[in-house]
Amino acid sequence: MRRSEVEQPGPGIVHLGLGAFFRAFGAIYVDDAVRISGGDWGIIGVSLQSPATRDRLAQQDFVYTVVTQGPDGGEIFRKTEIVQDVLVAPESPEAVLTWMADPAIRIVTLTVTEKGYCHDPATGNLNFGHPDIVHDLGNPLPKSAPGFLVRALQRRRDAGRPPFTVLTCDNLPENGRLVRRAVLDLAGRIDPALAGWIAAEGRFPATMVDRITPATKPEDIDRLAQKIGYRDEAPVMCEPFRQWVVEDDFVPAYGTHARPDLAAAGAEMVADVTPYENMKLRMLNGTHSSLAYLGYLAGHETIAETVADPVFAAFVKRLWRQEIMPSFTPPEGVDLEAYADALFERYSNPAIRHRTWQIAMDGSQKLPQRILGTISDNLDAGRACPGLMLAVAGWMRYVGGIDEKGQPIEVKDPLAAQLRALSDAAQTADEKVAALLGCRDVFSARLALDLVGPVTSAYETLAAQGARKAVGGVR
Ligand code: CS2
Repeated sequence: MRRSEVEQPGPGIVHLGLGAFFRAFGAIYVDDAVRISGGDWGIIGVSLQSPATRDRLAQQDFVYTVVTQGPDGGEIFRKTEIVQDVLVAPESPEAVLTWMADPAIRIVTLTVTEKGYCHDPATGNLNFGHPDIVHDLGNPLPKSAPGFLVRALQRRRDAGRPPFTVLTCDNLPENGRLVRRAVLDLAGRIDPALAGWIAAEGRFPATMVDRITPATKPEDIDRLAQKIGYRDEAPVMCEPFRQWVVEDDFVPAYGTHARPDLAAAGAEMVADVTPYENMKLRMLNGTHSSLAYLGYLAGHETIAETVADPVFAAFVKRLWRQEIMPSFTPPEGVDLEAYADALFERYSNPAIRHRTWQIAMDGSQKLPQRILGTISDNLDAGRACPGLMLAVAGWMRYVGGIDEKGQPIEVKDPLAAQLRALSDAAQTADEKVAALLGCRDVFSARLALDLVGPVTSAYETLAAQGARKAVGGVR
């Protein structure tokens, strides 16, 4: 694949963490906005870890195909050229900073996953003990996402340039405020005056992002090559649905050039994203994680397979209606029943092979905002939530590292070793649950106290009956 001869927009965005999700989501909105309303919004991608994406994309001029997979098996192929270059941060941190400080760049978008913010999930504060943050404090060429943001903003301030808008696209509550906090915490230690400048001039709009985008598998690449007649080494597969809700608060110094015309591309520009974010994290990501742990334990490979199992279909519908929907106030005008029905349809799309194992990743970073907040709110209101308690117990069984057939589970989580050790050192169900509830990175002391009874009995049921039966028994 080669770049076309068509005139390209100049670069305007640096994106940190160029995975499949952003390429199928933010990049497509930006591409649409440029097609409709113009503007120099080409994207310079940055991989913070591995060169794999750059290597695949570089051999095809950074052009790639987005494959939208409908439930009836229909596919739409869209070639996109909006990504213009990809840098690999560990290879060339200087080149990354140079781009981020370039006057053409007005927005830095991020999909660095929950753990990429190097914060303490329980408090939201930057974790100054994180090895990358320790490194970044003493080194002008950073490793972490907050480090790159701070050092690039420092260069811009020193050059007398306005800051860029920091636009986070990760599934975290109040994600704009969270990244702002991480940046200000770090900048404050490096140069308090810099922190003051960023606090005054910088903008960190919150966003709610939504498009199911499973990791591309080798067989997808082969199948696509046969179907479209050319080989794309880096396609992305996604569902038709997409929704982007963006707080309309970009660096004012750029006037009408502060952002692409995202509204023209279908994004909802709003004053307050929080109600949308809560809804999405609890309704979608909360059930995704619940289905991932319990579905995996029951032997289901994908979300579509899991919800095709009637026991799990009834379980997820019950979770929405009995436990999740009563726990929060939806955004104005949103019909939650219809939202839940649409989610079920999306999960059921058999073309989307979204592995339970993939969603189960990094649970220690995901549980608090996806499930634990919902549980706390229910308990405060005096409502029992046996389904979510079972989901927490499912996570505990999962991080214990052995499945129901006695086979090892490949647990991917920054705390995997610690969680496994806690689980292994305990013998009985109640000891294991107590040990894992003691992990303060995930559970507050207060919540741990409230969870100990219900999660222990859920864990015992899981251990005695297996996940499928336990799920079927939730009433
Ligand atoms: C999923 C999300 O992997 C996960 O943890 O829950 O990536 C989910 O597919 C997206 O948030 C959907 O918008």
